[in-house]
Amino acid sequence: MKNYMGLRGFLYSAIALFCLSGCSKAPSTSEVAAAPAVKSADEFIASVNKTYLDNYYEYNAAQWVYVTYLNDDSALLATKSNEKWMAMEKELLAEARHYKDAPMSAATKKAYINMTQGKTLLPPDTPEARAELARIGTHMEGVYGAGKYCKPEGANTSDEKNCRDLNQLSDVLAKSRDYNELVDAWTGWHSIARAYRNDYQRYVEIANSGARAYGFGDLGASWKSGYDMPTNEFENEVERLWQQVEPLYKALHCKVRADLAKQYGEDKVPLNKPIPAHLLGNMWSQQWDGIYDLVEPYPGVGDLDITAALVKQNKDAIAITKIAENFFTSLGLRALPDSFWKKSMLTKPRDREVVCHASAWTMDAKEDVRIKQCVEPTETEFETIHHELGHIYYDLAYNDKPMLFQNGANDGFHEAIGDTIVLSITPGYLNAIGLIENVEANEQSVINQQMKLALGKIAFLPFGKLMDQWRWKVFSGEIKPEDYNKAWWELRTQYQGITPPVERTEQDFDAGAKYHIAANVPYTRYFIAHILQFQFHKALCDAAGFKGPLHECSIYNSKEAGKKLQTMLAAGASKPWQDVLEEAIGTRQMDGSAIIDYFAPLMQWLEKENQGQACGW
Ligand code: X8Z
Ligand code: ZN
Repeated sequence: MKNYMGLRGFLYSAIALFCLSGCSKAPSTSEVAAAPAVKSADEFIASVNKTYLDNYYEYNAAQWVYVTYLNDDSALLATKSNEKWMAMEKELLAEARHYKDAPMSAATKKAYINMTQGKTLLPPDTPEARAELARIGTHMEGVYGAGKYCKPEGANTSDEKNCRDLNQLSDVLAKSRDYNELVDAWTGWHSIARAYRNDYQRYVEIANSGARAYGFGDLGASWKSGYDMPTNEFENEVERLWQQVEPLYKALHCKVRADLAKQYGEDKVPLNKPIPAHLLGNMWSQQWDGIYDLVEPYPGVGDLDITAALVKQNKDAIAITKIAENFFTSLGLRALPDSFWKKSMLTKPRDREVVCHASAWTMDAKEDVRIKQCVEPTETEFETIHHELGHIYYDLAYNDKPMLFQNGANDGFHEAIGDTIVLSITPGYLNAIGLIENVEANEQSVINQQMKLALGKIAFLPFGKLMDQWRWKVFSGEIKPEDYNKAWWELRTQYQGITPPVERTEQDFDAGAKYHIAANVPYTRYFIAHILQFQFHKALCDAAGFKGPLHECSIYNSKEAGKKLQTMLAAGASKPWQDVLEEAIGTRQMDGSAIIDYFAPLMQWLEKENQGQACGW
């Protein structure tokens, strides 16, 4: 800290001297950057790591209190802590300019890259702009978190009988088969985001100004810069991966559309048109397992009804989380610290508003790890708790590393770990832990189980890609504010083959009805994760010595698989992700062939089923 302040003093006097010699304006950043550095690059990076660590807990504490206790006071504290964090980052990033071309070791260089590239947000220059950005960010997340759809319109939100939150509305989307009831729940939730459409537009303007202050054309360019490759190559990679898996999606879409047409009629679901978005069992049509019952290939065969099993066995949030923890410990990974159980928020509190969207936190960059999730005894929540524990085990694996290495090899790795474990939740595993006994196993049960998984994993792919296709264009200005909603639906139709259930206008802000838009969380990470998790699964099954089709493999209890996983996690972001991937699974590329191989039985079945259908839209 002392050194760091010393450099700041030096920097200011250098600027003063510069101006004495006749300039009338402040020096440009490149002029400032020409000033000689007083610390070595190694010393600088060490000081950055320390500054981050010194400020980390206070920042997280304010954010945690806000999202687990939404009110005006916690919003103020969260906003202030965001401002403080951005001011700190501005100082660090200004100092970092001095080291841009400085000689440094490979490790220091990687830390420097992690510090300056791939940032979700960059601090705007002025305190006023930072305050506004922080205020809008806090506001949008809060409105989303506390969002309720009340009938009759304008009804008092404190009168619970008139109002439903996202969980309740999502429940309707998953369970109701009444067309109009579905329209109502869908449009109800989508009306929430209208209130912050203008805020979002302003947020984009200010966030872009921050990105530009650090040489990025816009914030999207900063997001794309975090993948150890030039940004255009990264865009091409995402495109390449999408093209690999697109035929799977199209085949699934075709079959699901035909089944929905049987359910709702061809007037509602025309066979050559996009599917109405509210019929797919999910608020954003991003995962379709909610409508498994409508598309189950062989009704009743080998059904893995995890929801029913959790309910039957009275598993509460803690018990469900323990099942997930047990998977990780079966691999030889450590138990969760006691404080996890004391400080996590695993159920939705009855007496206050919270942001229910699940997240994993490491408060102090050490042992204070927590999950915030409104766990219910359902299959979806069961999978999500594994997803979140994946984040936690990643964080714990690298918590002895300097702050700038405490991250995923890339952000898709972080999102893929828990999901990789979920791929090991096979009938054999469920039997081993006593959750579901004696599931029949035959060709038909395999197709059923693959269908259920595909409704989660394959259906997700286009959504995982398009979220940031939209944002990259919003940030770059290619999508203008007056076209936000139109462009959103063009992408939704192009990639997902879906259409809104009712006419939309530019009063609506349908992108904003998704958490990650309101909370400014990049999304391409999930697309990548859906590719990577199948590559990881394959490699871990190899390590476990499994021979046979991948969909039958569970790495449960395999210490060999656990060792491989732990090694990959412990590397954190200390090396380019390509190196980490190569060490872990022997290739430097993300590759869709693992997911394609995995779903080979289902794909074959779909091709037969779709014969004679005009697929596509
Ligand atoms: O946001 C999440 C996690 C937290 S990182 C619950 N996911 C995405 C989503 O819900 O939209 C996991 C899958 C995709
Ligand atoms: Zn996640």
